[in-house]
Amino acid sequence: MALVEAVEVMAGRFRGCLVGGLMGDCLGAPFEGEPRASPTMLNTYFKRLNDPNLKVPYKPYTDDTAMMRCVALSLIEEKGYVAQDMAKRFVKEFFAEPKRGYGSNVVDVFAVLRATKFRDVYSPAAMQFNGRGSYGNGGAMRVAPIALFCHASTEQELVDTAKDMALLTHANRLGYNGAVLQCLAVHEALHTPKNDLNCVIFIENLIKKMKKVEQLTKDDIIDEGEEPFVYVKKLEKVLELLERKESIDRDQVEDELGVNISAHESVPTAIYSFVRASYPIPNIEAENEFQRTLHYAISLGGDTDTIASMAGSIAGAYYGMEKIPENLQRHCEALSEAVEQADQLNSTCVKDRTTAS
Ligand code: AR6
Ligand code: MG
Repeated sequence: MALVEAVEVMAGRFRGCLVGGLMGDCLGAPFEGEPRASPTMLNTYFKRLNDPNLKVPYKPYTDDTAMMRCVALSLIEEKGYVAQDMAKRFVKEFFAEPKRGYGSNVVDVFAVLRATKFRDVYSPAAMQFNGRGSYGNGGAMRVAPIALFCHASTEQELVDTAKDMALLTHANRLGYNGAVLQCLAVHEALHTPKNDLNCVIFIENLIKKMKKVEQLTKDDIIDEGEEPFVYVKKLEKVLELLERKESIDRDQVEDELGVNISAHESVPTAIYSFVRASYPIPNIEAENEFQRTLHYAISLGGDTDTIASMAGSIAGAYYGMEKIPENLQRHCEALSEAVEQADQLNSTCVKDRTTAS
């Protein structure tokens, strides 16, 4: 592929990633914590939103996007990961708009960060849950901009940056490793050639990487007998579900992967939604694979906004902005800011590449 074409494709993937994350959040939020919506009901929902004549107020974003925007802006303005700047942005954002649906414990981290004047930005999160830290999916839901920013970095840099960023609020290894896995999934999608997605290879690559990530180190706190390779095991389940094809119903996905607010019960589910929706799903009327991904993720129920947002970031990074239906995009709050941040992240990376060569 010619260089100019390759640069354009990557720009479309950067946009697709941030816009995809925003759309999963905005379109999935009305269903969060509600009884699971049926595929038929969601067919009507998406058909209505796709009607170019429909004029309704935009769907607001939630804490997922509020925090993702902070991550993107901090990386853009600091030209790298600067823990204090990022922590300050999270806190400023939360106190400016506290009613975006934040997790009930993470708000205490923000209060302590502010009260202690950001002296040690990692310590308030480390004190959560009697020193065990949060395993909520809040680190994972906001990590996508790191995959973009580090898109040409080494795997180790990507993993370390995702982990450090998550540690600002999520000190439990399930919490930060969930963020690392989501970051690796977006990165893998970004680098998978168009029309060349092999679901099994995609998951096997993530398993290989997570085997290294979940290797215990002296800093890891786990109980005796506790499974150290939680994400590797979940990804192996994803492979099993893929093998069982059409016979999988939503209850089985919920039982085997989970659909709740914990990182380990939602990140693998988002990844599964992406790979599963790359080919048709019974009862889902969506020719467009990106739309199918959001539809399927939402249809699983539970933490719909976050699972759809994480699946949307991965799908957007793979399919690119060109594949995302415009009629759906326009229903989301702050769409233009997501596009702008994607472009700024891309130009920071392009500059980095130019400087490096
Ligand atoms: N022990 C017991 N419960 C826990 C633990 C733990 N170690 N860690 C987390 N929880 P939080 P988040 C439970 O507050 O991850 C929004 O809806 C506990 O019930 O750290 O940023 C978004 O859309 C705790 O309140 O926040 C996301 O879906 C909850 O997990 C989600 O919230 C969330 O952890 C992000 O939340
Ligand atoms: Mg959520």
